[in-house]
Amino acid sequence: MNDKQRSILLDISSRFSPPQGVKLSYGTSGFRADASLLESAVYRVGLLAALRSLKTRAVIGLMITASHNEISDNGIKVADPSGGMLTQDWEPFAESLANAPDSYTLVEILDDFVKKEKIALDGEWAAEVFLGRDTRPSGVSLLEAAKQGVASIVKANAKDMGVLTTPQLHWMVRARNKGLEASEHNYFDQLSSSFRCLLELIPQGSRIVGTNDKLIVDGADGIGAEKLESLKGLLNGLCVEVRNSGNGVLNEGVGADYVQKEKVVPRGFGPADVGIRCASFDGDADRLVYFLVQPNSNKIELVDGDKIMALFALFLEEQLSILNKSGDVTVRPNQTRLGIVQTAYANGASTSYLKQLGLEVVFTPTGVKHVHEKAAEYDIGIYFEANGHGTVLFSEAYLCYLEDINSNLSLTSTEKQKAASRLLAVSKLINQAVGDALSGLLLVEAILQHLGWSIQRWNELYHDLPSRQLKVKVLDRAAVVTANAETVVVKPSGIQEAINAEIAKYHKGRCFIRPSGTEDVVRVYAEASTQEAADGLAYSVAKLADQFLGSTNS
Ligand code: NG1
Ligand code: ZN
Repeated sequence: MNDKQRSILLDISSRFSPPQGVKLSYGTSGFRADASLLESAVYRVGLLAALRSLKTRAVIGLMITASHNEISDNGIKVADPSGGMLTQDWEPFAESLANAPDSYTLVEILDDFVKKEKIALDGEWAAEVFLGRDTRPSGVSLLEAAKQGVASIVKANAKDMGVLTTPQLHWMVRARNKGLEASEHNYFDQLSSSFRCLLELIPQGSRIVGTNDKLIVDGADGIGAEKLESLKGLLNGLCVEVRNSGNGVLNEGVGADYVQKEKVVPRGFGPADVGIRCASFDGDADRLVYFLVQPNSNKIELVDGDKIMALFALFLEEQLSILNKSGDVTVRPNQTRLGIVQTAYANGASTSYLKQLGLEVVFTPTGVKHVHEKAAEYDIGIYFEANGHGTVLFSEAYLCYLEDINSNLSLTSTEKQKAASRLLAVSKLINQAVGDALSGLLLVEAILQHLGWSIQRWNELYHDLPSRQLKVKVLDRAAVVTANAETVVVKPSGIQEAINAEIAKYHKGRCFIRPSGTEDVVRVYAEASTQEAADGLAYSVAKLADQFLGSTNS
């Protein structure tokens, strides 16, 4: 590092002192904390993003959001060149930067890292970092800190992409690195045109009519509501009413996380909505769940990420079976590899349903980076977390194969070409970088219209097993070490045997514990044949966690 670079870093970084006594960790969703604690971490992630851009010679993204957390929190995460999450190899560097006590230590850490990674700070290539933020008021000053971070590296430029959903920013980074136009206009254009294409390919006679045509979306009083309003104007064939579009408090009694965890109606919904198809986004619109308001109660029937996945899998399987029908001589590969990726939080009934369809279901640890990486191993990989975060990934080779079929004039069956066109349209509609509530919603809507299904019909695909999730505050959540996609605890020793003994007491019992990556808690998940049994199992295992790990209350 030359003297000019060093003095710029020392000068600007001294304006962003870290808060005393706070240790930040780069979890499953980057750094997340009360917004008042984050300015220096955001500045430092700006530095990291510039270095990552120099190292990869590609555009990097920085998103300022705390997703479904309360409005006083904020956070920052890095989008890698593919539009996916920051490579895990760089996470320890992010943590040591964020936790460096002063400017001198910070510059030393940077200098060592730059040498180790052989990053050319004064080469030909100039770094480019795309910045986005959600609607949180604290995002304004944090965005400024991120800009200052990028500007502290001499050969780096920041580009403010505006107030965006998280998936929009990831989409833009991916598009830009593929040499494509990456504006919001391009994003909306791609979504609306591929949605239109799917509707045009609907077999005649499938369309649903009547009250079910209307969809009501709870925008969590966040950015997704605003973007859906804009997108709506470009869509024909979809009747959407957007509620909770920013007049109330972000994520307070609204949004996908609230709806999925509490299983009650969000603010702004009530008896008049019984029977109507409803959906919820989270605060940064990377999660999507559907629901139905129950008559005479504030309870809902939840149609969660697992069921969205089942709907997608069913539709994709239908298209693949058309493509794989024998008869035509095509450039068909032996067999399309369709993979379904779930985490241990997937409801057991969804896993049984998907397996019974003959699909390959695999499990990974919790967190977007794990499920995404696994899904990318297939020709078509679908991942969804029960909380509504998920997408469908298509490999480049498979997209080429679909393009070939599409343009093969010798095919006797146009059905095959239609199936290939539908799959190509899905690959353009559904976000290839991360889970995206806007594109997920359009795909759900297109598939329901294609099948001629109501939400009630969709919800009947299978019935969820009763489940219960609990959080336990323990002295040190890192003391819990798991294996087998987090379904078995290997440390502390003895606890898994005790959990097994509890599970054995329940019919269809399943239970696991794991340390959260976003909160200072150990999570307990239990399933059983009745709600009382699921509750009983969860509470007894929570007690075991307390005994083995020591409660913070004792
Ligand atoms: P943690 O706090 O590690 O359980 C939560 C979600 C994950 C994922 C991350 C954000 C649950 C049980 N956990 O993680 O699925 O969405 O937040 O990346 O919903
Ligand atoms: Zn989110």
